[in-house]
Amino acid sequence: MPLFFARSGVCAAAAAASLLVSFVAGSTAYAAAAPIVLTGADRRAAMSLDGEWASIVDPYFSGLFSFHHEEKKNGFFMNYKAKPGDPFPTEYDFGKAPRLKVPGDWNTQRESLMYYEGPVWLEKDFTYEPKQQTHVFLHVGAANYHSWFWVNGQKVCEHEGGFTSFNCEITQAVHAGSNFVVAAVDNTRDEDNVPTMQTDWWNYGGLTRDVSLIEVPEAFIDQYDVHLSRTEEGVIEGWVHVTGAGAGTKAEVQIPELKAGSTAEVGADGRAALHFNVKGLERWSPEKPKLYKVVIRAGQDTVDELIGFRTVETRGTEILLNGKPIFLRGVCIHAEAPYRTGRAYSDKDAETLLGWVKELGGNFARLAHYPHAETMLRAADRMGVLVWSENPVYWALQFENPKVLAKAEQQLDEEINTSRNHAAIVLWSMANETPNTPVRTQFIETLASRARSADPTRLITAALLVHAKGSTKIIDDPLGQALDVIGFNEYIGWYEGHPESADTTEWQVAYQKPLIVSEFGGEAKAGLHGNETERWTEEFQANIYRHQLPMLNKIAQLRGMSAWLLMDFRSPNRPLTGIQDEFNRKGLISEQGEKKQAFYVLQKAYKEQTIGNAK
Ligand code: GCB
Repeated sequence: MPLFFARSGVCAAAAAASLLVSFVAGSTAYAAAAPIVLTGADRRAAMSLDGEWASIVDPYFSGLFSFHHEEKKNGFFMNYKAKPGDPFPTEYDFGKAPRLKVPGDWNTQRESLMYYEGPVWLEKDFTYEPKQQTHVFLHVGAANYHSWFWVNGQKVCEHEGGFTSFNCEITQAVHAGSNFVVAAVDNTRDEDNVPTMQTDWWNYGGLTRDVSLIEVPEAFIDQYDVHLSRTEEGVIEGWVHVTGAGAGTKAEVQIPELKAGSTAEVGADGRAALHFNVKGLERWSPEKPKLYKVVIRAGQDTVDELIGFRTVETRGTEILLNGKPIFLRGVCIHAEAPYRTGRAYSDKDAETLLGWVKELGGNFARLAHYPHAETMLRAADRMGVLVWSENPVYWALQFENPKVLAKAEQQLDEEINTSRNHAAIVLWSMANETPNTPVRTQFIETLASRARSADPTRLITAALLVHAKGSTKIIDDPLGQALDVIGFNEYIGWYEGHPESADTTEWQVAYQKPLIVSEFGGEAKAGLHGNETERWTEEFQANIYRHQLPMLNKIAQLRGMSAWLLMDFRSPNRPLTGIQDEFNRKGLISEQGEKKQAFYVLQKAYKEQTIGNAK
């Protein structure tokens, strides 16, 4: 089922809202709208549905499918309560079912679910008072991977993609008093999913980010983009998109602290374009992450945003932040929760992870390998950490399959449309380590031009593979042509050669563009010591870093680096007993917060700025 059709990625919500998809479920056929994207959903008053949800593990999906695999009319989504004298058995009861916490992956909440891949039903009761002239949406921060939602037995939406937020209109399904919502979430890996069968991270399932109800007036602001112009000094520009408003409706953006703002009329496409002068603006930067309160209004609807204003662009092989060359001193981060493990979602998770980036002397984080939670992006805005945000086009997808392209496009649209006002995000990454084939190149070029037209204010990148001729490493993947900044991954000293091999490695780059080494490193178990030739020890890992840094420093057009990676993370690919125990140990810090020696090697280079050609 196509979820989003808008080509430009700008008005996805409008297109999606008008798209009605018919389902047969419950006792009558009805229509459920595809979910929409709301920019700044977390800035709206919301009724939280976080907390305990009843759960039923359903590996054969028998709550949805009959014995002949037909979609049931009276599946678990009806939340039926058995009555005495019923002429049929009811073989489920959410009232008696064990609970799972939302937000939260199910894997780390129940031992029997650690390796589970399949559907799980989740149910929660809530009370609600419908209001006149109000739309109410079920906001889902993330559901990995495929999810279906019903309110009071009525199907309200279906969504694919485990790392982006979406909103299901439930206005027609809720009533006064007691209501229930049922979700079926299925984390089965599939050939034609994005990502697909092989990844190097745990396939955490569930409602992994916050869930809430959001009310908006009849005509409401679904998306907006407010940013500093790259071309006109002292000008803020952007647009506000309003759904349900007639052409001519006024949309307004105000920045009270700057006593600046503008009002514009919404056109037939639902958009009002903005362009106004500001005086005395303090630009956002990692050193001074100044955020302004920005009030966005249209008709009865208001969103209070917090936005930082900065520009990012390239000039030759430089990356310019606010017009000045910058070197990105960074590290990669998975959305793995520090200390408790499992999927990260909270402010505290984000502050711990980004606090470590700051402690490292960093100004940059590559948020691998999928869009991270809004909490993380807000923290990056607040704390002053530049961000690389990534679409989960990871390793070898079915690039020849148009269905897969549609899924990648949908996730990219959702990522951009939810996150486009974060000053922290400077790079949209299209992909990671994809095989160099013409069909792959075409696939990712399509994504790159889609991202560029949806958001011309940021830089497009991807993490490429490199190849070698003798001791020369070559970066010439044809995909580089479609990118503003070339990312490349290399593991000299870990997957190939010895740490010292870096000393004699030369680099040949086919593009006169800024380069970021988007991964390098090796594994060590925190607390395991030995000499620097002993793999898995902290000394070995530190030695890799000691040889990597001078090699990287010799690459004239290197403009940034993100070591792989900040913190150890769970991966089923890493079974080595006593060392890995199903954690990828390339972290500079263990999942329990223990810093390894390599942390201090990189910290020294970052703090003393002995790495990087642009200061
Ligand atoms: C890579 C991947 C990353 C892996 C890492 C590793 O190249 O991009 O997802 O986790 O290597 O540790 O092997």
